[in-house]
Formats: sequence, C-alpha cells, structure tokens
Amino acid sequence: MKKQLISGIAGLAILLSSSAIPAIASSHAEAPLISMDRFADNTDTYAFRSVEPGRAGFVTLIANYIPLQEPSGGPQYFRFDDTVRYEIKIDNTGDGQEDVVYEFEFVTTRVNNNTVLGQSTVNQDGVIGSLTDPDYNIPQTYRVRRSTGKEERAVVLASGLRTPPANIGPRVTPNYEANLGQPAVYNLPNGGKVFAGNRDEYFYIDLGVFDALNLRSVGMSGGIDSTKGYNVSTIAIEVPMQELTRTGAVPASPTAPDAVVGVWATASRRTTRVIQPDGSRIEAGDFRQVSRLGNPLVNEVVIPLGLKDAFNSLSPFSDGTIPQVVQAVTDPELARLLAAVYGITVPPPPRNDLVSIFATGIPVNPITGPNYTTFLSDGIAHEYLRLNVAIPPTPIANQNRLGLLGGDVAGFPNGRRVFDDVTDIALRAVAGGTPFTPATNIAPNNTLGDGVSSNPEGPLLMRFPYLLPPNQGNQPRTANQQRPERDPSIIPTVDSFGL
Ligand SMILES: [Ca+2]
Ligand SMILES: [Ca+2]
Ligand SMILES: [Ca+2]
Repeated sequence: MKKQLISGIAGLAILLSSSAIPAIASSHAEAPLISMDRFADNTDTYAFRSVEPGRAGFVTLIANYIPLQEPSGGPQYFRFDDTVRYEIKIDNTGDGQEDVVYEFEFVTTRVNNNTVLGQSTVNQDGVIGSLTDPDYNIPQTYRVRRSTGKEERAVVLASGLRTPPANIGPRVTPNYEANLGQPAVYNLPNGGKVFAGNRDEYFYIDLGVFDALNLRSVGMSGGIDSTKGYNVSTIAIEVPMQELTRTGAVPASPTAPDAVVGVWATASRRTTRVIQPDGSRIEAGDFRQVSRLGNPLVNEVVIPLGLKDAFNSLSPFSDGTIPQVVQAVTDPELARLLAAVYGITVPPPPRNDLVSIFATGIPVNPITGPNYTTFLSDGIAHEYLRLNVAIPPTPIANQNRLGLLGGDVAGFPNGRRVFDDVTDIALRAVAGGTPFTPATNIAPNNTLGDGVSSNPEGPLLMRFPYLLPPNQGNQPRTANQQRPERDPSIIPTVDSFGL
C-alpha cells in the first residue's frame, strides 16, 4: 500500500512539473528518438468545451503533430504519415486506461506520377480550387474510427475524407480557407465534426527561455513568438459531451462523479519496416506507441533524459510506477533554476501544491470554487489533461489567457484551450506564484511570463476547428526579423547563471 502511494506521488509529480515548464510547441522533439521521427511527433493536445454558437453540448479535442513546419517546404509539403496511427484517447474511470479512442489513419494517392512537382502540378489549369481539383496531385484521405477501449470493437465514423493541400501560395491555392480549409470540415454521424490538415501553429512562446531563462521580458509584451509563421498538422474532432463520460450521459453538475475526463493523444508505428531493393517500403506487425502527449511540457522538463523515449511508449496507466521521477517532481529542477536566475524564493520541496495543481486534479475548494478536475481516483498518478465537461465554456471575448490563475475556471488546467498561455501559467506555478502557496504568491513569482501573450497571426476562428488557416508558402516567414536586444532592466540578469 505504501509502495503504491509512493508510486502515485511520483506520477503526480510528473504531472505537476509537466505543466510547469516552458517549451517549444509544448512537446516537440522533446525526446531523443521522436526528435528524429517528426511525422509521428505530438506537439500539443487540447481539450475544451466548444464555443462556436450552437455547439453548447459538444467538446472539441485537438491533437497537433509534426512540429515547426516551414510553409514554403515544397514541392512535397507536409502531410500526415500513412504509416502512422494517430489517436486521441479518453479515460473516464480514473484508472489511466483509455475508455474511448478516436483513431485516424491516412492514405495518400497520386493523380500524375509524370511530373517533377509534388502536391500540385498542372493537370488542368494549375490552380487547386477545391478538394477534388485534379491539380491537387497528391491528395490524402483518412478514416476515423471510434472504439471503447478495444480495437476489435472499433466502429468507423467516417472514411475517404480528404485533407486540404498545403497553403502553397496565391497562384496555386487562392482563397485557401474558403476553397480548401472550411470544405475540409466534415460532419460526423454523431452530430460532431472532424478536420485534419495544416493550420497555423497557435502555440506561442519565446524560446529565448531555453537560453538559460534569458527572457527578453517577463511582462505581458516584449517577447518574440518563436513559432510565428510556422504551421503544424492538426487533427481536430468535435463530439457530443456524452460520448466521453463514464455514464454516457451529460453530467448533472461540475461536481458530479462523471464530470471529469482524462485526455491525451498518441502516435504509433508498426513494429517492422522492410526497405525493398527498389526503394519501396513494407510496414508490418502490430502498432506500437512511439509518442504521447497530455499535459504540455511533461516529457520536456520533468522526465530524465534516460527515460524520455520510454515515457513516449508508456500508457498513463503505468505512470505511477516510475520511481525515478519522484524526486524530479516533488523537487522540480525548474524551480531551482528560477530561484537561481531571478534571485527569488520558491516554495521548498516537496511541492505538494504542484502535485495538486497538475497531478491529482483540483478538488472543489474556497479558492477555485466550483472548478473540479479530480477523478474518483484509484490513488495512482496518471498524466493527461483533465477536463471537467460540466463547466460551461467562457465566451472567447471573455477568456483569460491565464486560465484558472486568471479566475477563468474554464481554462487550463481545466482541460486546455488553444488560447491558454501555458508558458506563463507554468512559470508562475513552478515559482509558487499561485494562491495555493500564499507565502510566495507575490511579485515577481506571480507575474512571471515570457513576454508573449497572444498568437501574432491573430485570434482564434469563431468556428471549428478554431485554429487559423496555415501560413502560406509564397511569402517570407514572418518571424524572419532581427530580434531586439533584451531589456537589461527586466528582472535580474542571468549573468550569474552557472549551473
Ligand atoms: Ca479508464
Ligand atoms: Ca502562430
Ligand atoms: Ca506567455
């Protein structure tokens, strides 16, 4: 029993720290092996109540893959990997095992093999005006299946759905969103919607933070969004709330025992690849998980280097059995770094506040009121987003980028909205700048940030799939600009950073 408890704490710690650290897309190239397998690499996972008008009873789940796509990367451009199984998983019983799975598999075809080009060519007039235009020379289709835990029980929700081509430029893909983006949003028989394709990378962060926390600014502005101008590959599905809950019903209230669900996304590959003499490849064997992502930044900053590849292969069911991460969680390295770099006092270990915020979920309490992200838990830590589907969404105009820390109980760490500034939230939480640790809930601990507070490409769409259309290839990437010097008056200098 004691051993189980310790394991649980370890897993929880993972969770907590996980949400606690800044990174590029919250998880890209975070582990040695997946950093060399981009097309199976999860970057961010989101789960939130739909805010599009008329969609009050729905939940939107988004899994992004394939990090830092340069929009002009043609002529093949970025598309999903036909040999990867992409999945979004839901645990609604609290045991870390998936109870509902949405599975996506892709098939790529070619219209014309006798062109030197790739995704587009001149089969007709050279303009891709629709998803079925013959000039869309390498169209990709996909199948969506839903299962309740066991693959043999998988049901096909839709198949033969086309992904849009890349946003190549105004000559080949004019009026991109009207002609190709929105037409790739499909209705599902369950009343939901689905989309798969390129989108703007909405995750915003100043990666100067990885230069030993050398932030240009710790305020609302003054940073540079390092992902500006890049695209990502998005799988988005909107489903009725009751498809996710353990009772199969709409929860009676935010404190109902079926109100919370765990959400994470994975990518899996077959165990065997044979490269043929003619260059073609044969894939065989069972699918094996090579990437996972629930909370942002867990594998980046909490899991030790030697375990990062293994973590990508694990189910949340097993998280609580990794003793090596216990100390890393209850005494997170990032907190020590923040203390050293900024000369601030952080809460001493063990960081039970972080365990509560990020690992075990937040119970109903005087600080957050009705917010509630705990399960009827089995007492063991499981790392994934926790979404209370019974908490109504905050209208986009009223959302607070700091989520719960900003008094917006519909935001992170209650699920994760695309809009949420998880970098600032994580920095403040690790520094102890939250109401859960009153002694350190002071400036600058509770004002830390990376100086980037919104996506420079613009606000979210007011409709599914919410993410903006992809940046187009025939233009300079908007981030190609000189970076301003860091303001030396900003919090303590990092000159003494010598860890
Ligand atoms: Ca379960
Ligand atoms: Ca962006
Ligand atoms: Ca920020």
